[in-house]
Amino acid sequence: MLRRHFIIKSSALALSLSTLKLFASNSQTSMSYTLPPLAYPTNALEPHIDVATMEIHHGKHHNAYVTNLNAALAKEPSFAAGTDVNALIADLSKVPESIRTAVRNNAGGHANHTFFWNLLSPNGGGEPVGALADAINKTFGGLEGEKGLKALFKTAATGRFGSGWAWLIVKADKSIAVTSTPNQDSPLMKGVADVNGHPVLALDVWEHAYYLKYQNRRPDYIDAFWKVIDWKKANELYVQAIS
Ligand code: MN3
Repeated sequence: MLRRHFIIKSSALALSLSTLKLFASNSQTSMSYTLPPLAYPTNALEPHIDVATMEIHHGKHHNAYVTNLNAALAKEPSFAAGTDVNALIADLSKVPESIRTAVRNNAGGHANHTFFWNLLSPNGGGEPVGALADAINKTFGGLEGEKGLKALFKTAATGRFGSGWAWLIVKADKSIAVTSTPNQDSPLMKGVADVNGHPVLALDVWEHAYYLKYQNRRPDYIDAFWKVIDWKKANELYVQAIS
């Protein structure tokens, strides 16, 4: 009898432990997203991207995407958003319809800006490196020239009417391509972006990204972008995407 009593007691204990674990995993999935700090000071990209733009762009705009994303997710507490924002935006069909547009815009904004800050460096610029350099040469004949990467990228970035992003991506067949998306859409978004792929380069062409310094001169801002690209980082992303 004693033994049986013990078994019942321990299974009750096991049950309460698994309830606790379930509770713990629930609170994990509803964990809030946070604004990641920049890897460099806000004045580090001067004169190409000015300190005032960086402070407002990262501290206010990016922060607002994070805040609005968390507010949207809080409306659907049973939805497990996970902690990887790239995984979240890759399949928006899993997101409850009531918050899908808010998640598309704000998780997109969070993912795109996080990617963008990490791609830029005060020691950036120069020429592409590694396997990415080879792919750019093979696909576009290099950075320069009429059909070079810079020209195609400029067409994508200036041709995007209103707000959006220009991208260099690795497609499913491992080839690279230049594309653009409206608003905060990402090439990672299946069934949303015109062309899906893994980002290697990204340029924010919302006016908030350049207006303080460049006003209406989006092409000048695009030229400045090439001076702050961390090509080593871009090559790492490329190698990861083709592996
Ligand atoms: Mn922006």
